[in-house]
Amino acid sequence: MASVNVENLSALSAKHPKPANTFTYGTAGFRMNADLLDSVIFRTGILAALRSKKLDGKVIGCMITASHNPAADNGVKLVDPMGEMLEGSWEAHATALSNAQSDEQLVDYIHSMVSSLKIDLTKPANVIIGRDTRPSGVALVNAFVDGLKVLDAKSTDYGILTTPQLHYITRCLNTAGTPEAYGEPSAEGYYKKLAAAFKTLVDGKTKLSPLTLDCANGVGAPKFQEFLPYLGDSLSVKIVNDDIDNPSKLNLNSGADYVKTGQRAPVGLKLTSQDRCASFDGDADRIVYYYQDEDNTFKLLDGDKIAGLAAMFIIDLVKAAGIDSIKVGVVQTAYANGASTQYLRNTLNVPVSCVPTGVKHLHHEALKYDVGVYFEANGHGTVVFSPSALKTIYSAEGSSPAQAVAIRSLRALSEVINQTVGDAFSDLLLVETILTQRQWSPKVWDQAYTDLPNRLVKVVVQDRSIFKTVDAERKLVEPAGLQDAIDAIVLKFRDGRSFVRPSGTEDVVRVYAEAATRSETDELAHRIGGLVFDFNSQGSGLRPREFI
Ligand code: NG1
Ligand code: ZN
Repeated sequence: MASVNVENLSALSAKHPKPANTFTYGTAGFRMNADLLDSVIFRTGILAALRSKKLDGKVIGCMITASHNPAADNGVKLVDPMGEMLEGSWEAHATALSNAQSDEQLVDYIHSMVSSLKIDLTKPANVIIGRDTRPSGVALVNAFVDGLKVLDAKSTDYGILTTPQLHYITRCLNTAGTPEAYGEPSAEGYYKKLAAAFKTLVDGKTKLSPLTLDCANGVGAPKFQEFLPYLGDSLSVKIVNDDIDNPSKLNLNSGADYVKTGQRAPVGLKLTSQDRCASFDGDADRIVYYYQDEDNTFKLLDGDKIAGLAAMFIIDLVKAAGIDSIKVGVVQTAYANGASTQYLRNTLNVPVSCVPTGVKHLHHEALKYDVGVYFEANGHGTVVFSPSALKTIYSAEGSSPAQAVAIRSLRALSEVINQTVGDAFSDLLLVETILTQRQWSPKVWDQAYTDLPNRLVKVVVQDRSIFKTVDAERKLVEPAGLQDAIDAIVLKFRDGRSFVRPSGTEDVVRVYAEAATRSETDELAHRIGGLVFDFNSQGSGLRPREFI
């Protein structure tokens, strides 16, 4: 079982001293101001090497990104061999390693993992690395590689990638040469696979008007540009907000989060009636669509609308293919608009599950269905096909030309959709496929149901860890009494719904509210936000800092 070379560890660790802060591996890995991350990322490198050794040298992915968060932030998350998020039980190890107070504690913790998890340190370790366009990424990759050196892990740096590309490549490398081979392990392989499937799906259909695509001045811009030649004339896209040379512009007044949270168009995009527009976030794993109505109202087509569209389309396709033994299900979080859940349950008649925030929870739940559609309202999601559904789809022959066409579409759909993680490129192609096949404008898509007005606000508190939730985060159990106070207010609002949970990626508490009208929603959000704000100041004896 060998042990860690302590001298080597100390020499490397001396380059990455730990600041006084306490760190937590949260919803999306570690994420914070980039200046604080050096030691955290070094130690995450050690963890990645341990994870790979534990899994017999399988390739582990590392993505350095802070997604939709400000340009000054950065972060790191690890990807397991099939392209999924790091196994939940290892998050606590990541947290523990990042908080070790000395090299001695670090070595002790590594040895405790080695013995409790039966890790053979003599096994090889392989790790691949990708990063977004943040300038801080370069130094952080170096810190991570130093962490890998502690345990002699082999690393390959793929440079700038979207987060989903890194997930894709990780899966390709681990499945190469097996019956589950996922594709060529490169950005080019990814483009070829998606473009070929998309071309099959829109073959013979009238092309839609060009899509305007806001890339949040992030990695999506150069990468989608790189992708366009593979798509040829199957799709017209006009890219805006592609300035990655001015790092401070990343996610600034643009991108999926800005559009979804503010329910407005990004800066740098001129919206005119009936134009079809979409926004990526800073690492291109989220996408939202939008358009402007005839009366100049901004209309958002968010992750819930995408889930509804995808579920509707897949249900129809499965029927048309004559294989309706395949059951479709949808997974949402508490942030899903109430009207979307009603539409899925009552109009599409699909089962809907609600899970806590964070794609790992959604992904896990979606795997329980033959075809699991999962989306967070913010536009992060995908569709997963179970191995048995894929087998059925690939073995079906169809007894009529119409069935054969539907089967061909289902196969291509499973190829165009990124099965590893929510992927803005692949989701864009999914939506464009459906709109093209149906010849729908965004307005027709939008008619499926009308969103209840909703509002998301943040309350900055001294200590968000005092907020504890249950029931897929829809109810607070701590601080005691707060949920009763929330319930009493919600009761007074028509179609009122509101819940409060601590963010896993920002130092805030989030308040979600929806109600029958815009003004009632705003008042509900404001009253619950105010309640949390006041409760925090009285209940914990701490002064709240801000209510935004
Ligand atoms: P937190 O900060 O835990 O609310 C946010 C998003 C999540 C997820 C993660 C990871 C909302 C309300 N929350 O999590 O859905 O996408 O970031 O990026 O949008
Ligand atoms: Zn993201």
